[in-house]
Amino acid sequence: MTIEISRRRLVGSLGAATGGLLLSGCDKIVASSKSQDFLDVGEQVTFAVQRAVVGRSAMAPEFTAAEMSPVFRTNGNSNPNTPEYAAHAATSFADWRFVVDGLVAKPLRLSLDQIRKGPRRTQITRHDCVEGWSAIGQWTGIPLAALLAHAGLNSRARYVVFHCADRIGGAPYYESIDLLDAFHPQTILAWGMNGQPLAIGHGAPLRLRVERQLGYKQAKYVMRVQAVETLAGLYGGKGGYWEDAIGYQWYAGI
Ligand SMILES: Nc1nc2c(c(=O)[nH]1)N[C@H]1C(S)=C(S)[C@@H](COP(=O)(O)O)O[C@H]1N2
Ligand SMILES: [Mo]
Repeated sequence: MTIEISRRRLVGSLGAATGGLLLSGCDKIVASSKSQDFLDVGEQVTFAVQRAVVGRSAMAPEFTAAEMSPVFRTNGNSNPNTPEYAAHAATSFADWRFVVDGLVAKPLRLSLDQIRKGPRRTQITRHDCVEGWSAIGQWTGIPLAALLAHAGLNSRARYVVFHCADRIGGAPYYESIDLLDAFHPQTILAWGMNGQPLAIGHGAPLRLRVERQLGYKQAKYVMRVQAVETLAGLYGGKGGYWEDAIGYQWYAGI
């Protein structure tokens, strides 16, 4: 079943998304801190919260407009170069539909217009590429948490996979993150950059910004978001194009 989404419903689902994060985070903390016998339960939670939740969920630094890089280079693929993508780009993605599926109660098919009219977050952050360059840019997009809450994430879901329109050497580009990053407030699917519609070179119509991680996790040309229980069996099984291809770390924290 697919449903169309309204702004009101998306806005309403933001609160639910935050509640879900707190609950699932707490479940994990208690479960994962059992081995720390030297701490009582309260201390275990405090310790684990500081290490696992505060550490991982801390905000990435944000910058002022004056600090934005005059040039933000493109890297990796700067155009998927497929007939389907070219046709959508030629019509400003008017007939393109973004898919949210996998372990969700209600799979979604959304137009770019619906996504742009949903909740939005704008952030100025630094992008760090593993190849040794950085740039500060402004991103505007829909919080991934809002989309996942609206689709009704199944409790079996552990990861979110981003399927892209482009390939490298024949293999599809894809990436994945866990639920802590998926519900992080700075994790957005961006449709705007530096006050303009997202350019093709930077991943139009929609690209991931997961600001606590390196450049290769920032999937461009995201066509589909899939909630899964395990990354095994997906493409090369390591959770991302570069992870499969040359062993880059799946968790590329910065
Ligand atoms: N779909 C897709 N996403 C991608 C890539 C790519 O080739 N294809 N390259 C990655 C790398 S290594 C970096 S540094 C950034 C570059 O983003 P930019 O082109 O907006 O600078 O996109 C990342 N996301
Ligand atoms: Mo990169």
